[in-house]
Amino acid sequence: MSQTLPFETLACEIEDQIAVVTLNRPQVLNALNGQVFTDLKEIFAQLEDDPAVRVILLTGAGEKAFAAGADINELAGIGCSLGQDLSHRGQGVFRQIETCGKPVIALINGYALGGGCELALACTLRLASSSAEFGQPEVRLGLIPGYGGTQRLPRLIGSSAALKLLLTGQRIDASEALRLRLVDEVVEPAELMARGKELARSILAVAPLAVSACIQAVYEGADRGLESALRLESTIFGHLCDTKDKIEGTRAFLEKRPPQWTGS
Ligand code: DAK
Repeated sequence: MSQTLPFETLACEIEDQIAVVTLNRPQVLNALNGQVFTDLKEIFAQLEDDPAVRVILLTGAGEKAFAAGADINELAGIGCSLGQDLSHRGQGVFRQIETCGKPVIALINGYALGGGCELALACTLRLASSSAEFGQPEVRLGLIPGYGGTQRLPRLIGSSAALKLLLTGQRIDASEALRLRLVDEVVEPAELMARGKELARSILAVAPLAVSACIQAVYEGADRGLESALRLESTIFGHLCDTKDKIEGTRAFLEKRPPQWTGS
């Protein structure tokens, strides 16, 4: 059964444990205005709490854009204090997406520029259509990325490749984004949603608590030294050993049958 949640700037449909969130301002190439941040905050709070949702796909409406950046109409006239507040608020929403405990797969169907690229970077995985274009053009507006781009981009692709994008503001196509490992896969535009759902289903087939534990271990571990990160892995590993799903997973393997996960 599918469920549709109404928002001013987003569409959200939930079916078979997969939520599809669509940025829905195609007339401005899904530019991110204040209302988009408000709606993203609300929808991700709902999806995080919804046990019927286990994987989230995030995409843009229309054929041209995932998101063409922050809404430039809202940028004019912003001073230091408001700029810092807005940056902090936007970072908070993207961090909420990153740490919602469920895999969030960005389906990048066109332009992912500025804040749009930063939004994709905050997702767990990134699939791109062959027509997608990426860039951090903030320097061309006299700015730097303010929603985590200066931090997540170098962590993902290395500081040198990141700085090349940040300092020039140049756009790159999907094949270059794949070469840089900015995206995980590139598919034809018509196949993007189907491939996203296929990937989501392959995650739905494995143990739910193990999925969220992998995300936690990778993200929390990345901010620690190796010794501390390895202790974190052992701690999480130990907690999973006490779960019903670990008992079921190992038993099902030995009994040569598919496991029945309960997420407990
Ligand atoms: N904001 C507002 N409207 C936008 C937009 C944007 N970012 N991008 C496109 N649009 C609008 C266009 O104005 C146009 O509107 P109409 O003229 O039809 O009314 C409509 O979308 C269609 O766009 P185009 O006609 O330009 O379409 P084209 O195919 O010719 O060109 C394009 C597509 C993506 C190359 C072009 O639209 C473009 O260059 N767009 C702007 C890309 C960009 O520079 N984005 C901003 C990146 S910087 C902050 C934190 C973070 C940030 C800012 C502040 N604070 C904490 C305060 C981040 C900044 C960024 O994201």
